[in-house]
Amino acid sequence: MRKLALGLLALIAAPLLAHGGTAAAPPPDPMLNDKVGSYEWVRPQANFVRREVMVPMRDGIKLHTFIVFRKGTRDAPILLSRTPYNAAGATSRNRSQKIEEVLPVMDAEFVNDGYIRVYQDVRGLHGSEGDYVMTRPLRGPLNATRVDHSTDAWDTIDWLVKNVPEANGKVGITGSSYLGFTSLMALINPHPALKAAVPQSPMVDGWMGDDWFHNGAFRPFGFDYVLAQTVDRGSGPMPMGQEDEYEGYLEAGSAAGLAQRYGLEDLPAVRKMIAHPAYDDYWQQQALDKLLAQRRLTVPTMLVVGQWDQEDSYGTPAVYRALEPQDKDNTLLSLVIGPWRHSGVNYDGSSLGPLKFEGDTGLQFRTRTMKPFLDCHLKSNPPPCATPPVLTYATGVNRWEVSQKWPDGGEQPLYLDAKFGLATAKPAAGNDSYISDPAKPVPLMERPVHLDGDAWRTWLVQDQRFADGRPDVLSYTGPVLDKPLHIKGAPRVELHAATSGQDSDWVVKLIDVYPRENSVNPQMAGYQLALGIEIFRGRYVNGFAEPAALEPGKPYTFRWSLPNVNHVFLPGHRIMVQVQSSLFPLYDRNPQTWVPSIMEAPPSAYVAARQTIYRGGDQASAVWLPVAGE
Ligand code: PG9
Repeated sequence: MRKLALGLLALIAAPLLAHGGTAAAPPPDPMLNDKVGSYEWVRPQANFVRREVMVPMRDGIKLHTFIVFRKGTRDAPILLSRTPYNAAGATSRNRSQKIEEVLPVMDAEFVNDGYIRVYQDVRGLHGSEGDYVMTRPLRGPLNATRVDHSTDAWDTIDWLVKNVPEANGKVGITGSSYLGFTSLMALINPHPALKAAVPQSPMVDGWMGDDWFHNGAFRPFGFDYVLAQTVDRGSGPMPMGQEDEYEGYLEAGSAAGLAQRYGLEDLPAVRKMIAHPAYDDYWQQQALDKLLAQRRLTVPTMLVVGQWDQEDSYGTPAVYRALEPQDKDNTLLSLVIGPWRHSGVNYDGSSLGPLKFEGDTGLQFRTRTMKPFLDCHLKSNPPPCATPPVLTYATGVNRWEVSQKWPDGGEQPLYLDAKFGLATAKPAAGNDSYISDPAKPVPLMERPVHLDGDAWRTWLVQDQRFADGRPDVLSYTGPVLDKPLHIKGAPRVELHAATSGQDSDWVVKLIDVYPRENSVNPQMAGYQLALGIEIFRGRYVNGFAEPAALEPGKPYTFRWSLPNVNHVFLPGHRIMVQVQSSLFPLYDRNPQTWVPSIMEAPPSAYVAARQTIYRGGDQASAVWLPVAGE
């Protein structure tokens, strides 16, 4: 049997079709329009109910929402996700009779234990009405309307608790990335029925270190995302036309050049990015960590991120830092860092690229930590709460660890030393140099470069030997370790450097070098595993809102952090630090001459520069490691 969703004319005939016709029904008009609006498989033996509703918001706009639960569910908590990625698709993964096959993998344990799962299209996308503004700013200086994601979440929760008879009146919110962002937005003036939140890899500050920029360096392939998300017809990836995206981006020049080359310059979201290259009010007023810090946290919140999150590594720890001072007795806020790629928490977490972990770490987190957390805050007869304040997975030794605070280590320096060594004691003064040529930027991964699929998902754990030995990459390597070195936190870079140009990017990688001999796992013999790769755009050395030209030849101190990690460097391994001045085409190239906006740099601005890295003495470049137990 089929179920047809029809246009107006056909709707009149729907009851007849739905019942397969009756003896009394007249035969259809031979000229009845045979075209129907949509078709949905009817699943007569389905073990679930899937309701499709339009939920009214305070401004009259209705949001397209799916409510899915096992048949027989009652007195049940609701787990809500608000998504730009199509709620209909999220709730019909397979044409199956089983709820766990219809919903995303991460939902199985919840719905099989009586949760009601709700997915909603954010306003303006897919089936929802209204206009779409990407990561719509909160009401305030940038948004003069009556609505934002905090009000839409509030209105949705209000409607759900009043209109879903199977529900127990308690709602949790979760989701990764954009859905993590909408989860955090729900915490601003939260509805009283919102009792718990699990934002995963939320987009928090698009300039400082999440999707669009990192420390001021722009990620041009964000335009691809804009194209896919904001264009109704004719969208698709940017037609780079090359096997190796490195070439396509290089030929396009600046970010504005790229937009022009592919006819994207009129897309509003592209225009907004090009208009705001520095950390001005536009970005600062959207920074969710700062917005949340201005309010009191009242909803129990578990923040989650992957150690190798290639898209939103900044947001989770930033929100944790911003809110943790409010949670003196560790009752409201917790932090989880797992051995995952971006959003990997919701999939099979047994491996990442060549790395293998102890079992499915995604499933372990969801069943042993996330679900008990939600159960204790959302169930009608809740079990006691036993949420760890901080839970992280120690890579290298493959085990989960509970901490009372984060970072869970004291800082120890690892200095760049002579002869490309690393030292724990401050070395004598010296320097090394290399030529950074924007015509031949250092690729982020081994070429050919692909910024999608598995290559994108795992590039952070790709063997860094492809870069080691390049003349424009300096690799400093420490001695073979004779005992384990355990770090728990965000390694901090302090780089003393000068450029012969007027501006420069600096990229530092912290790397675990595996022993050359590895007969058990030959794939890992000599492997260079990056634990953190992060960029800093030199023009922001005096402040992110105040770009300024660098004085050629003058040494500056550049400070920034690598992503948060829990990792054990094992005996027999060595630590390596790589320094370079580009990471292409993930980040747009720094022209290395002064231009007001790098996004609009003309081709003539790009020149090679000599980069000098200082070490020892008063200019002791170092990576400060958060050593556990310190
Ligand atoms: N990282 C993606 C994103 C979030 C927010 C804005 C733009 C992109 C995501 O995975 O949803």
